[in-house]
Amino acid sequence: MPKMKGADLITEYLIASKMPYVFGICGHGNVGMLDSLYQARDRIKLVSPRHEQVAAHMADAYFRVRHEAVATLTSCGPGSCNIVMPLACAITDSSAILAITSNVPTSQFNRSPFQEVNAHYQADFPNIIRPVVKRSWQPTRVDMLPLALRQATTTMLSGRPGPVNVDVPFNVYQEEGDVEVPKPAPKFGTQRSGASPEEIAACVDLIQKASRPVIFIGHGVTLSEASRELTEFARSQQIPVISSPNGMGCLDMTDPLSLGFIGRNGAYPANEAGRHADLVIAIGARFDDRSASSWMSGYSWNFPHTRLIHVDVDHAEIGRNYPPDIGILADAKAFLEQLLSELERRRIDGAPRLQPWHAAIAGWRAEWQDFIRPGFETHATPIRPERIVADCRAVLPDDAVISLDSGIHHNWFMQFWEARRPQSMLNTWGYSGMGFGPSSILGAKLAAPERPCVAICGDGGFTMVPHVLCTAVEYDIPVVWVVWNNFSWAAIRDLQYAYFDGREIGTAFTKGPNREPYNPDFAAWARAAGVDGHTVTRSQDFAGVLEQAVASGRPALIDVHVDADVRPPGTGAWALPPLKPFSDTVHIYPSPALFGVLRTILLVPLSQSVCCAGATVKVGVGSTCTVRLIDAPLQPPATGVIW
Ligand SMILES: Cc1ncc(C[n+]2csc(CCOP(=O)(O)OP(=O)(O)O)c2C)c(N)n1
Ligand SMILES: [Mg+2]
Repeated sequence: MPKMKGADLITEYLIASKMPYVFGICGHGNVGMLDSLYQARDRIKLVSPRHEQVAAHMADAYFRVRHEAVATLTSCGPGSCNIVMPLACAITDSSAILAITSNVPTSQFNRSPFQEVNAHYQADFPNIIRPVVKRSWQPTRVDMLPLALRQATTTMLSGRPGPVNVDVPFNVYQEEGDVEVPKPAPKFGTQRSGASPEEIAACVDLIQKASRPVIFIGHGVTLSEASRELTEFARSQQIPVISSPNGMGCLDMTDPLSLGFIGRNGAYPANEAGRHADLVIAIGARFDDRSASSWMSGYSWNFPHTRLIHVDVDHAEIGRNYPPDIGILADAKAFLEQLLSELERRRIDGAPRLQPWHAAIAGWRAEWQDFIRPGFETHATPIRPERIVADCRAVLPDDAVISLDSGIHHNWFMQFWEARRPQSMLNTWGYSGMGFGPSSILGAKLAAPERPCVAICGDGGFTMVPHVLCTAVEYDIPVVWVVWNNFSWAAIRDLQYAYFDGREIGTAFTKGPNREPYNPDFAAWARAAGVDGHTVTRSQDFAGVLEQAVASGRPALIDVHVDADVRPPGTGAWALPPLKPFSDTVHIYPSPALFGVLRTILLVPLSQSVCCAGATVKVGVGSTCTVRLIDAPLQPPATGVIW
């Protein structure tokens, strides 16, 4: 066997695994690895953003868009600590990253050399990173690398995908060993587990009996690339589909069967269908608090009154929150293929039986459309949030990739974005790490150079990673950032308003004794970095500027001044126990029946508007409101007072 340096073995393995990029940042701990990447620079490209967080978000997005993993490379100590948060984002959203971290030389273990963490164990970075990866390896000799690399990549890509870590001591990059490049891991998605024939038969029995079924899909359907099978199942049986953000686009969301997102910021027809359903077929979805109205029965779902079929590749998700009537440990595509052939064999056609169900859904949909339409049609300065969603939808082609950050802007997109294709909407759903949106879009563009890539991010979130501008210029990555500028950490400011009697601290961006709104001039900041910069304050201008930015083929930033006082309507609930909204005593006139509705509103403190016939409803002591009964849309609006 030829002798090989550890770093060269890693490089050759990445190349053999068809990884075109390494996203990483230098440090003394990884100079050996960098030199190997230099030697191989025409076969694998090192992209070095200005912060390790960005490197990991880029790798995360690369996987989400292509379903092919790449590696990150960080140095020992602080450089590797900087990827903990983005790895948490990746593991909670089932995204694969091979995180190669570096450590101190093995001969110095436990001597407290520069950047060793060893209070409990030598070279203890694996203990820092362990909770946010599927597994961590620390090969301490070159001859341990082949097994570690093969096991790490196989673990990363099998079952439910996720990030893994290989922590490499300094000397292991430099030393030589008698080693061979191991076989790459099986390609993602080539090994699939299915259901048993009995399980499929039991599912079809339930589907056949259901009169109000819905399908609930999550990232599992996207990851298993089961869009075609899902669409065929939904259409052939005429079963409506509710989607979590990372499942969006698996069924074209302009399809009449698509109900959108569910939960506090879901679409009204989705929540109504979810809680009135008699059967829910959940596929690769996990009923987290935000898509289940914090598990309060009757808001988004109605288990155990509703029957539940729950299909997932991860046993830990099946029954985590709702014990299913049928729990199936299977890949989404394999399950759907099996289900389709059994439905075909039994010649089952749901369409005629489900007509009353579709009529009810059409009613909820019409009511929702009437309620939301004015916001979409209004031109204003500052701009109404709906306009931005609507203009992005109008301007961007169906294959565009959008990435969202954490914040109120994301709530608007969850509620109103219509993804047309899978792998086109990137959300930091499980961990909601700020910086994901503006950073991940760079990785998305490298994964899909031919598709327009647009990040929609808050002014706060963008300010966390403004150096993404430099990376776009250095590596010529023509993405567009839409900075949703509301001069605040608005998502959190609204929580303060709702729960703490309108008091605000630490959530508005201000300057001076009079607390005037403050933000940097984002467009000038972009131009200073060599990126095209635009400022938009009138809704009439946004679509044109976006169109031009996308067409320019250059990186661009659009600073959009958005109305911070228009909140996304709450159609479900989200609870933060033990907090209660400051006004929890409700007296309603004239109809006590309204109590149920106002309870819904009060449990949705972020929302200060509801499905109402009049103007915005302020939830606060002594405010009056005109409320339309959510549960009984045919009743006339009534007026209520909150005490
Ligand atoms: C790294 C990180 N820090 C803090 C938070 C908590 N957090 C969630 S949303 C939010 C405010 C977001 O503000 P901005 O980016 O301006 O978006 P907006 O809500 O105004 O649309 C904060 C601080 C987080 N999710 N991630
Ligand atoms: Mg903001």
